[in-house]
Amino acid sequence: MSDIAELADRLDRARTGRAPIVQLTAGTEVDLESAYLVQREGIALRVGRGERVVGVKLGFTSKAKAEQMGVSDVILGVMTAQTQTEDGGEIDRSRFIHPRVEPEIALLLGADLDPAAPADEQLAAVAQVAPALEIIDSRYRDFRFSLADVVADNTSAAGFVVGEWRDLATVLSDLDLADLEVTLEIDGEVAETGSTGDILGDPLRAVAAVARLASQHGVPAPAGSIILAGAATAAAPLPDRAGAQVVATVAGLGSVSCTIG
Ligand code: OOG
Repeated sequence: MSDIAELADRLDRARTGRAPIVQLTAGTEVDLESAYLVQREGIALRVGRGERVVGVKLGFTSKAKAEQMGVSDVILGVMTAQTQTEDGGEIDRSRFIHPRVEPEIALLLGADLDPAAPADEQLAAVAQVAPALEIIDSRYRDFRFSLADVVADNTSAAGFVVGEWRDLATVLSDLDLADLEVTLEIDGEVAETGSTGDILGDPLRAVAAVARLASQHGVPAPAGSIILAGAATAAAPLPDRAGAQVVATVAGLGSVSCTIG
């Protein structure tokens, strides 16, 4: 087994067995390029077992998040249909190790992303926008990692919920997508607040970041892909009480929720 395959296998076992491991970089030198190769290999393992890739996500797009985790670069991960929960649906918490939840903005691509196109043409590929929740769950002990570790671990991607999609052009005609209040509530109590402006200054900047990282690291982002633009706040622990309610609200865009099962 190559080093890349061995590292991917280690993370895959940690994820499927819900058994956290020590950081890959504690025992091996892993650069960012190799970390993306480990991520690619991990996704290939899952696709080989029948999972279907439906989108990509960015991490560390918010200053609060980057500071919380002590890292400084935007990173790209991949999401599969098997990790999506319908809006208002139940999330099985026993799937995870030490899950956290973040309020996000989701974008839906109506056309393939062309990394060579100018930014305004890339933006034209985005058809719809929705509020979203992302569940992150590090496969590393104590949720601690370097940038290469977290990239190899598919940027902690573990699950997501997308609210009602709206036509982007219609939304932009009466809302400033870079200045909407975002609230994360757990059991009716406000856990985190932020603004869509905390996502790269404007969540639509996620499109160019995805185009760049996707082409650099061989991650496809075809028409129909969902993009999670990144968290608007620091992450909150996913509650472990069955029946607990998690709701993210983006002013003007509406709410998205899930219940802990
Ligand atoms: C990495 C993923 C961060 C975000 O939105 O910043 C992320 C992590 O903190 O485990 O998804």
